[in-house]
Amino acid sequence: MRFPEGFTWGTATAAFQIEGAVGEDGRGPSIWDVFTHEPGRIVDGTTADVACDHYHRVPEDVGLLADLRAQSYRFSVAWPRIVPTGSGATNPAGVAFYDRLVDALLERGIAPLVTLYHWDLPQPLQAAGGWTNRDTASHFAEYATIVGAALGDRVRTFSTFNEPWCAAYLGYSAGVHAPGITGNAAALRAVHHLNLAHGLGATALRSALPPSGQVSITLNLAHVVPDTESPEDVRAARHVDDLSNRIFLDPILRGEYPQELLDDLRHITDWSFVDDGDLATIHQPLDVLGVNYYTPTRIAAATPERLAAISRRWTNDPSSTVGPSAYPGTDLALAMPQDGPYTAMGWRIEPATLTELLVRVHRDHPGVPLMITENGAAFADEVSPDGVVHDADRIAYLHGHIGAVHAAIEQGVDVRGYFAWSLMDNFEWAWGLSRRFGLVHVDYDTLVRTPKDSYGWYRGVIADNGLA
Ligand code: IFM
Repeated sequence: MRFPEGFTWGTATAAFQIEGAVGEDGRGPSIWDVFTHEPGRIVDGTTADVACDHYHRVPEDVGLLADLRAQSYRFSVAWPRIVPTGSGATNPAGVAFYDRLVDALLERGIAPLVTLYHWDLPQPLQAAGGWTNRDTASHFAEYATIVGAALGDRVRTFSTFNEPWCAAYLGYSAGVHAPGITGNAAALRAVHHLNLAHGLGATALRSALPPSGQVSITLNLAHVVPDTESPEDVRAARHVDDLSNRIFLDPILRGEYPQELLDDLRHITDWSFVDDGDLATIHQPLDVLGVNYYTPTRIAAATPERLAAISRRWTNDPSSTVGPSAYPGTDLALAMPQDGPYTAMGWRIEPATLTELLVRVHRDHPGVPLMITENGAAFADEVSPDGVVHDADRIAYLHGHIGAVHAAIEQGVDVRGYFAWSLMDNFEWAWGLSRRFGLVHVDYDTLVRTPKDSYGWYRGVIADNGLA
């Protein structure tokens, strides 16, 4: 199963999940620093104050990428390191850290792919309303200009956002991510301001980058299936598809919101935060669309009986497989339990759904090149007495999903690359340090890195440009 020549193989991480050093060299606090220190927010009570201590271990971690023969490395820049208060003065020490990282990658022949926002909003901006405040979008564009100007001479591809779905819905509706707000209206407002920030940020990047610079965004697109073929469930699935996928894809790639979504949710919001001209601002040319994919989504209509049966809020807890849960951002749909096999996140493993998703995105938006910017799985890894992590389940997961990408390419979808999530175990947001997604095991007591079996296996995939 060979991939097209020039196909890019890489791994991905995010600043807050690996860097640690949260108080060093002038970095300001982010919403995740605050959230992780609030009692009860993080499942295992851990924080990311140290995480993988990547901030102090760049040479070692770039060495791991080089030994993997990774062709590209997708990482995010921490806004609070660059502009500690969110707007205003630039912190030269923060810029210098990413300068060093980019140079270290380039020295080893690894192309950096830089994400500007992977959820770590500077806390002072949250104090002013965070993503519910339109001004945050303008501040993001200022930050994009700074990073584009600083790194654009060496970094070809920039992505404005990682998974705005999570930032908006998990942060402002479900409340299980920072800033921990619960309210569907706030989440929809946040979605629009994230979209607006993407448009303003993409425009700022275009001005700051040389003509060869590429602009992207990464979305965690959902493959939504109705729980039954009843008209109610089919309609609810369509609604969640609008709320998860088209609320981002349509304004970014077509310059409009789906009318049916605007109509469906008028009882929650009047959409008055969408100003004249916003959609034109959001609709900027994209060089590549990043797609993150892990698991399918099963949706049922939120009938009064089913709603009454729900006693807990939406959560990504594996125990959610025992019953339906409210779907973040709407009161019209429920996320339904799915059969296994599951990863340690309780997420159903069904690689063929990735092929279906990619074919659908390509059909709806022909001409937009796609890149798998994240795919991977958490399992309960253990270091064996022989000092190795035998993670056959992760290899099987990656094998299945890489095969699914290949199947999409065979059906004519223009997929340019694949980034495994993640290079190393890291701070898994509300799950803290309790879920391991890495190709490399991290001992959080000693910070020793141990490549897992999947690391060696993935090195073979990269060397062969495909699956044996
Ligand atoms: O760890 C996260 C990452 O930050 C964003 N995408 C999903 C991953 C696994 O949950």
